[in-house]
Amino acid sequence: MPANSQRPRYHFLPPRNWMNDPNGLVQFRGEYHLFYQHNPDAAVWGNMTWGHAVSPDLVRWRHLPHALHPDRPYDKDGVFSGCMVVNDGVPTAVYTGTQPEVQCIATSRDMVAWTKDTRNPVIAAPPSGLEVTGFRDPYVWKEDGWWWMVVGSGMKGQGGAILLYRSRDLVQWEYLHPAAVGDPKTGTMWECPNLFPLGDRWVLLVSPIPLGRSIYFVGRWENRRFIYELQGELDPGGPFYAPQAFRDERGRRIMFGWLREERPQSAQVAAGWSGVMTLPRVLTLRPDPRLEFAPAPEVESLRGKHFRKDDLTVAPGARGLLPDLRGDCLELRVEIDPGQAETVGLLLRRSPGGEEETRLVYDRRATTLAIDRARSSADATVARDVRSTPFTLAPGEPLRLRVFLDRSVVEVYANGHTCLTSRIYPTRPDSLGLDLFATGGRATVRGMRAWEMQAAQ
Ligand code: DQQ
Repeated sequence: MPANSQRPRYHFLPPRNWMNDPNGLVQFRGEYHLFYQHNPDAAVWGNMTWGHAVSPDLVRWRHLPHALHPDRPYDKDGVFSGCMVVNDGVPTAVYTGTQPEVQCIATSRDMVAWTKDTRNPVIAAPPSGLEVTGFRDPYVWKEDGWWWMVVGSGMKGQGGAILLYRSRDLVQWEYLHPAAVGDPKTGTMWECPNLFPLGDRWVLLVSPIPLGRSIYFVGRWENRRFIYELQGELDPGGPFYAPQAFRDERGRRIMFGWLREERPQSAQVAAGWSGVMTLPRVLTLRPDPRLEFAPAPEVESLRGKHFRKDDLTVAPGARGLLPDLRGDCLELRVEIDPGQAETVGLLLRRSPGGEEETRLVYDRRATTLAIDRARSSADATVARDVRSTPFTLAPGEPLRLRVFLDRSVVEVYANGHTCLTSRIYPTRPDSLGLDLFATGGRATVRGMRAWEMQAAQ
C-alpha cells in the first residue's frame, strides 16, 4: 500500500516533514492563522521553526512562508511554542527561544514578514530564587489594561506550575507569583499552558511531563491565582498533545491539538511527514462544569456524498449491516440505544474478511469507551493496543457518536464531553468497510448519517 495512503486529507498538516504543537492561533482581519512547530528539513523533531498557514474557515488552509526561524543567539536551538496577540493592531508572537529557555517577541504588519524585537529576550531567565523544572510556552492575554502571561514550568519536588507575569507593553515584564502549582500526580513540568475564561469559570489546559497527555482544570481566577475545582482529560486517545485554544472574532474558544504518529520513526521518515492537527474543536462549559467539545461547524462544509440509515437493530453476532458504506475519509454520526447489549459499537476500516478492523466500543459493564486497535493493521510495528477512557451513560441516555475518519486519523466525539482520538495504519487497500456490532444483547441504532469528506488541502 503506498505510504501516502496514510496521509490525512482534511486534517491540517504541513506539505512535508515534521510538525508538532499548534502555535500562535489567532483570527486577524477575519482570517484564521495557524502557526506550528515545524522541522523544515526532516520528518523528525529538530530545527524548531514556526510554520504558518491561513484559512478563511478553519478547515481550508493555504500554506504561507515560515514565520520564525532559529537564527538568533537567543533562539538558535529552537523557536519553541508560544502564542499570538494583537497589540494596537500589530500582531505580536510571544514565544520561547532556546537554549537556555527565554521568552521573546516578534511582530509583523502583514502576517508574512516577521521582525524579532531588538530587546529580545524580553524575559531572560526564570524568576530568581525558584528551582524550576522548565520555563517555556508563554500564553498571553489582555485584562484590566495589562498584558498577562503564564509560562509553563514546575517546582522541583512539588509538581507542574504556571508562572504569572504582567506587562504594559509586552517588553518589560514583572514577575508576580506561581498562578497554579500541581502535585506529583499531574507531572513535574507543565508544557503549553493555556488559561482563559469560559462561561462563568476559568479553564487551565496543561501538557504535563512525563504524562505525555494533556489535561484540563476548571476553576476560578481570584486574586490572580487559579483556584482549582475539577480536573478532566482533554483527549485520552493517546496521540493528542500540546493543544492551544484561542478566542475567535465571534467569541468562540477554539482548540487545536497535535496528533503524534504511532508508527516507527523509520516509517515517518520514509513517508516524509509526521504529525497532524485535530479538527478545530469548540470548547464550552457544561453546568457540571466539565468541558464540552464539538467540532467547529465549518467542518461540515467538507461533507460530500451522504448516506443514511434509521432504526436498525443490531443483534449479537450480526455482520454486514452497512454494506453500502465504505471509505477512509468519512464523517459518521450515530445514535445508539444500547438496549440489553453488554458492548456495542462500530467497526471501522474493516477488510472484507475482517483481517483488519478497528473497533470503537462502548462497554456498559466496564463503563468505558475504547478504540481497540488489536487488529487495526497487519503491520506489527505500529501501535496496536487498546485506548480506553471511563465513560458512563445516564439511564435512558443514548450513545451519541461523531466519528471522523481521515486515513490514519480516527477522531471521536462522544456525548459532547469525551474526545477519543487515535492513529491507525491499515495495510490493505480494501480495509475500507464499516459495520455495527453488539454483544450480550440487542442494541438499536436510532439514526445513522455518514458523509464522504472532501480533501481540504
Ligand atoms: N514542544 C515545544 C516546546 C513544548 C513542547 C518544542 C511540547 O515549546 O514545551 O517543540 O510538545
